[in-house]
Amino acid sequence: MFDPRDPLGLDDLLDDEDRAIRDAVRQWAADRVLPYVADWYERGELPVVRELARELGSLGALGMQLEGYGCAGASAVQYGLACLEIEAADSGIRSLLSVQGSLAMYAIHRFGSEEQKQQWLPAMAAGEVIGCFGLTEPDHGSDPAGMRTYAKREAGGDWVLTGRKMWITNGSVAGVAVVWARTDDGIRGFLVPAGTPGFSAPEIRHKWSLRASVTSELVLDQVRLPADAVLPEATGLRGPLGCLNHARYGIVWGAMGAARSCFEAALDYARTREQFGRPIGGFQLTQAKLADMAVELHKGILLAHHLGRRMDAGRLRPEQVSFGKLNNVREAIEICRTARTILGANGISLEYPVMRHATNLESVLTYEGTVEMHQLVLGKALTGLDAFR
Ligand code: TGC
Ligand code: FAD
Repeated sequence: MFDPRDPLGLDDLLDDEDRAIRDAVRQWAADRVLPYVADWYERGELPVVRELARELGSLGALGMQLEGYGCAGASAVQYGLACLEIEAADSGIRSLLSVQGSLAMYAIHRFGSEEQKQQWLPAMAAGEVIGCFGLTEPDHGSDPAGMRTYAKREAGGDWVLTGRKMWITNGSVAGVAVVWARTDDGIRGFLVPAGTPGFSAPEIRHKWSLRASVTSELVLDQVRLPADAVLPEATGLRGPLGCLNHARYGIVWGAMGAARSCFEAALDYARTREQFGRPIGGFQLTQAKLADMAVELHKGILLAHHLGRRMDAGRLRPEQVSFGKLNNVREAIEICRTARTILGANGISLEYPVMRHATNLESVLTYEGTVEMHQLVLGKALTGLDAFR
């Protein structure tokens, strides 16, 4: 039987454990996100962020790929499936998951001391402590090498951090911020607990994208931290960029979730909405749109699987992550925009998920490296020539 929702039979690529994880996350999103998310989006807030974090912790979805410290030790494909199912509900909730697991927890797991891991990871895996990841600054987004936030080493060993980070997901609700700062020995990562004197995280308002997500500024005004607040194993930009590979990989999958939701909304609508006495799905122009959307959606999922298998085999290169993020987010946003046209005026209503996903994907297109950054990463890999500067 041809399945319009799985035309390539990609379900065959999964084993029973993969399917069980996918179905559990899909059910959680159906129960705990979908009935409420349009309201959160309209209000521009995520009032239950702490409850959602704890529930995602109970599902084993936080730091899902990490081993030990209360983490699930799942495969890359399983983590990807979770990202897809959650982003099919809303990119903002997937952002909560990505930043917690692939950025904040991954940074501590990969670069932290044993004491730092014991202190933070079990509570973060359970969703009791939320983390954020501060790399971007007001004047340094695509070019984090130019960051101004500075950590000065005092004679007694303490660090004093001064600077600002901008557009930081989870910032105002985080119990711990991973903050990247310039030092006399290069870029280092610091763990800044909420409530540290001189540290604040005001929320950024008036966003027209990712409205069901907490986004914040981090203000560091002479923040004094003990010597052991630094992540000992990360020096240089390769520290934060290494974390980004993991979060970008999750987005390769996640974006296909938003696209799937829009495709399915458009397919259902096209079968039932009648104009000129016929369902609009019966017009060739609508069918061409649906066929092209299905092709890009399932090619994107296939690409995500391929990259996931490479990651599980320890063979995924950063350039391949860029390939996936560039393609899948760009195609997802096209699918959502096309779905919007099929729904006509209803396409702009929050009664349907389409416009919400399309506007969310405007952020996803920009964060974790813009389209242009990933084109330049691939351009450099293809030509051997660096065109960033
Ligand atoms: P470049 O000279 O190329 O590299 C500096 C050092 O880093 C190493 N490196 C990497 N290591 C691991 N993974 C990668 N992907 C890496 N890319 C580079 C490189 O080998 C080198 O190491 P070493 O030992 O030789 O020093 O650096 P560059 O200054 O030319 O910049 C390269 C560029 C532009 C690709 C990079 O800066 C970049 O990716 N810019 C985009 C910034 C970005 O993506 N920011 C994201 C912020 S976090 C976020 O958006 C979270 S949103 C999450 C959510 O809500 O879901
Ligand atoms: P800029 O770097 O100023 O870029 C502006 C434009 O110029 C882009 O089109 C870019 O591609 C282009 N451009 C720049 N340089 C070049 C070049 N060399 N060649 C060609 N074109 C170029 N950051 C974090 O650290 N942590 C977070 O948790 C986080 N969450 C976010 C959540 C949201 C909702 C958003 C919107 C952003 C978030 N970000 C976060 C920030 C995000 O990573 C940055 O916005 C992104 O890296 C781009 O930086 P910028 O906005 O400063 O744009």
